[in-house]
Amino acid sequence: MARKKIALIGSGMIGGTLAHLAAMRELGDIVLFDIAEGIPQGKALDIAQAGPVDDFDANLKGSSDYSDIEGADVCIVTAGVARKPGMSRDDLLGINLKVMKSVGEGIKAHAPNAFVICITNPLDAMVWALREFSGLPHNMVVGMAGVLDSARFRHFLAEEFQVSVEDVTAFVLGGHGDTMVPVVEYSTVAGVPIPDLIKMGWSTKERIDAIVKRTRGGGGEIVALLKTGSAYYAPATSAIAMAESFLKDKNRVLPCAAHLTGQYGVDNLYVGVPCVLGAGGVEKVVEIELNAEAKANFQVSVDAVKELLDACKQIDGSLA
Ligand code: A3D
Repeated sequence: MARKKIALIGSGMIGGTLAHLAAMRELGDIVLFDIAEGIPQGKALDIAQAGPVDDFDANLKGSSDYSDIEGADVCIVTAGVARKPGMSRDDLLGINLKVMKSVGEGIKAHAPNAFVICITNPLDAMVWALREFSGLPHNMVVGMAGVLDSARFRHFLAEEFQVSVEDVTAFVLGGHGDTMVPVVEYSTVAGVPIPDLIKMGWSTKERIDAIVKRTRGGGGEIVALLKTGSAYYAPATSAIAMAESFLKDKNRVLPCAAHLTGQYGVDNLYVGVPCVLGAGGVEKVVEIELNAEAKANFQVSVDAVKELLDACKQIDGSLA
């Protein structure tokens, strides 16, 4: 059986980490793509030279030519720029929208059967635009945010409860950003929901509220520490979990920015919801019952995503 092919569009901090993780896990052969001449080639060579030490077989190639992603099974998109001081959200939106147009066209021409995972920010708008520009089926284009956001929530909860992260499950829904919705009622330690753990005296509502707040600002906390960029280890690990579920048809239930067609009362938007990811891409959107507070928070999140899409449509008339 031929090896799978994984194309990483964008070879910056997350792109390089994705390549290393995918190679170590032998998920397939890897193409690192970037417009920055030398970066994808240099990273491909560097990671390939770790192979003999760590005993992994993966061919790695760096490229600035879209024909090299030909026939890719998975494309993970991190191409774009991050917000710099003095840059408005709309400036960023305008720049990354143009990047999504070129990436979408590249994927459409060379990897139309791929499962595409978008990571570029602002996530919920960029994954929508990437799908529009690529023309791929909606179930084959998703955004990565929920796996990362819920991993952050799980990490903080495991610290709070002094238990293994393995036994903490958590769901974070909604858009990626300040309006994300960590759902406390569906977050558990070995199946015991957090409200029950509070009743058992393991924590207090106030402490859980503080964890929810810290999770919402989880990306910003790391930006403030790093100063020169944003998180990349956990974002890359999260996208690899999604790619692996597709490549191995694992049918994992993972929160992803998925295209909604009426679920949760939302139509034709990408928003973070639990999904079954398998060989067919997004095989199912899981519609969980939300309480009134989570519902209201989810709506705030949906409205924020809608606002971003309106801005995209104003910048690029072809999306209207
Ligand atoms: P960075 O290290 O700057 O890498 C981005 C790469 O994209 C650079 O190497 C650029 O040369 C390249 N690039 C720019 N334009 C193009 C183009 N047109 N075609 C191909 N490549 C291009 O950033 P990063 O890897 O740290 O982050 C990448 C993106 O992920 C950013 O938009 C971040 O904001 C975003 N991000 C999202 C999350 C989520 O949870 C959604 C988390 C962390 C970062």
